[in-house]
Amino acid sequence: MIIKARIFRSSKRHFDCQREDTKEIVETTALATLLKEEHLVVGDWVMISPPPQGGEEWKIESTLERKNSIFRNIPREQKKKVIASNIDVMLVVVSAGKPSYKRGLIDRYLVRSDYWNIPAYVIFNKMDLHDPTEFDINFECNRLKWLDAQSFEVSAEDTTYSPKYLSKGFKELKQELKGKTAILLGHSGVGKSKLITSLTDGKVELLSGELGKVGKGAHTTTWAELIDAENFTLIDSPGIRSMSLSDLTKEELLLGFSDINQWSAKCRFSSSCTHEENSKGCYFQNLDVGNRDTELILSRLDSYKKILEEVSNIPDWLKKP
Ligand SMILES: Nc1nc2c(ncn2[C@@H]2O[C@H](COP(=O)(O)OP(=O)(O)OP(=O)(O)O)[C@@H](O)[C@H]2O)c(=O)[nH]1
Ligand SMILES: [Mg+2]
Ligand SMILES: [Zn+2]
Repeated sequence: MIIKARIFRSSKRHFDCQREDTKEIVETTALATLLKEEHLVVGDWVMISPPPQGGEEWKIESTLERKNSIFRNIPREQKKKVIASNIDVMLVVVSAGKPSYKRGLIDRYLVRSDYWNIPAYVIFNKMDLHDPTEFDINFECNRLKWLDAQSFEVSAEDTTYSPKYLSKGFKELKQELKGKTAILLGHSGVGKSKLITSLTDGKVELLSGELGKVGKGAHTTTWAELIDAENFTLIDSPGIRSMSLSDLTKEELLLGFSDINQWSAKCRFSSSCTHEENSKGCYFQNLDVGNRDTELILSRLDSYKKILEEVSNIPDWLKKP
C-alpha cells in the first residue's frame, strides 16, 4: 500500500505527514538515500508506505514534483534555502500598531511575489492598536490596489474589538483563502501565529511571543509548519529580520517594478537616468508636489532605489545560475 501525503512538519530525518485520504497525521522517516538527493520541505507532496509490523513510523518512498517553492536568500553565504513548497498565496503580514508599520517590506515582498509568480495578499494586522496619526491606512490600501495587491484589515488579538470592517476583513480573507495553501510572512511580532489562531476560530493555538521593550518581536516561531484550517491550509513561518533580494540582477529587479520601468521611460535620458535630484529632465524630479499620485510614485521610487543599492552590492555576473 502506497499513499499520497503532504509534509506538515519536518526535522532532519523525521516528518509529520498528513495522509491525503484520511487527513490523519502520521510520523514518517525518509530513506537516507532519498534525503541525500532531495531537501524535503513542508508543503511537499510525497508517497509513503505503512510501518512494518509492530512499528509506528511510515516511510517516505518518493517525492512528487513541486509546483513552486519559496526560499530565503542568505546573502552572506550567497545561498538560497528553500523553506516551503506548493504555495498558492503569500500572506504578507504587517502590523498597523507595534512593531511599527514598514511599507518598504511590502514592496520587497511584492518583488518576490512577482519573481516566484505567487500572488500576495497584504494583511494589516493589529488594527485595534492603529493610531491614524502614525500612517494613513487609506493611502496604503489605495496604493496596494493600484499595485494589484489585495489587502485586508484585521485584528488577530482582541475579539471584543470587532467594528464591522474588521470582521469584514476576516470574512473576506477566509473567503479568498478557500481551497488554497497560504504562507504567512513578515517581521517577528506582527502576529502571524496569532492570526492563525483567529483564522482557525481558536482551534489551533500556536506559541505567540510578547514584544520586547523596543517593540520588536522575539522570534518565537522557529520552523515553518503547515496547519490544516479545514477549508484552507496555512503555513506559519518564523519572522524575518530582513528580506534580502540580493540574489536578483538589476534587470530582474526592474521586472518586479514594472511601474518604475514605465515611468523611467519618460525621463529625458531614460536609459541612463539615475532619478537623482540633479538628474536633467528626470520624470520623477518634475512631478507636481503635494499631490497624492506624486506621493505614491515617489514612495515606489524610494523602495526601488533602496533595493537597487542592495542588488548592486554584488555584481550581476556572479548571480547567473
Ligand atoms: N493588540 C494586538 N496584539 C496582537 C495582535 N496580533 C498579535 N498580537 C500580539 O503580538 C505579539 C506577537 O504575536 P505573534 O503571533 O507571536 O507574532 P509572530 O508574527 O508569529 O512572531 P514570530 O513568531 O516571532 O515571527 C503577541 O503578544 C500577540 O498576542 C492584534 O491584532 N492586536
Ligand atoms: Mg510566530
Ligand atoms: Zn529619471
